[in-house]
Amino acid sequence: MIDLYYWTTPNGHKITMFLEEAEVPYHIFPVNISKGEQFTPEFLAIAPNNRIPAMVDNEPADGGEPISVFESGAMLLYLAEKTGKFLSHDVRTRVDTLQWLFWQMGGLGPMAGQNHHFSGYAPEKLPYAITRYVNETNRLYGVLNKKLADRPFIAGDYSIADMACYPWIVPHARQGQNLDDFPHLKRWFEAIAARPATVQAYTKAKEINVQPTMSEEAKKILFGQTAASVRS
Ligand SMILES: N[C@@H](CCC(=O)N[C@@H](CS)C(=O)NCC(=O)O)C(=O)O
Repeated sequence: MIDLYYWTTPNGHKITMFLEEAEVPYHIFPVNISKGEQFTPEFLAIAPNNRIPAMVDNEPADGGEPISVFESGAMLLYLAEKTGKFLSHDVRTRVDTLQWLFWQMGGLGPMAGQNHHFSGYAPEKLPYAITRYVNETNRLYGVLNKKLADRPFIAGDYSIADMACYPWIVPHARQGQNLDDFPHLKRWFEAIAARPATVQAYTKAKEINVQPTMSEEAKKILFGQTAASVRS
């Protein structure tokens, strides 16, 4: 049984997508980041970066004490290794999967996140910042579109690289992107959206967060953080 500390955001969806696909039993502990629940001592003990997702594996492979993991890329890799699913053992496919997993973690996620921030949440609409992140998101969509030109999924078969990227393409309209400009990406996106595990993961999210809009109070919590926020 996996204890999943989760909220209904792109990085959270990555893990429910995996757990649903692999049919791993899990229990969700909602961490409402709009209310500041990411700062409780219990959560910080397993997620020192005060970000969701994080998880505790109560039945680790070595039979020892529970293992906690934070950072969605590390979590996907851990789960793939634990279950033997969605990460090939073939050396070439494996490194291809991992390089695209890390591409998402270091590129698509952070750039699209800044895009959401400056295009949507920032109190001042700064043209330089908006253009910078909308263009960078556009470039990254182009890179992924090209990768998908000759294959159904990023590394051939459906893998943790796809699960990492998909939730960051879901808000494409909010990111100022048109999927019609990226036909291979669009085909891939629609194929993943139709998978029963994806549908199940996103249905769970709607049941957990029935008020997904960003309040002014939430903005203060999310966008006013300094080192003092995590000082114990
Ligand atoms: N690199 C981290 C990023 C996690 C992250 O940014 N999580 C956001 C939600 S998508 C969060 O928890 N934000 C809470 C906060 O900003 O305090 C990962 O992939 O796990």
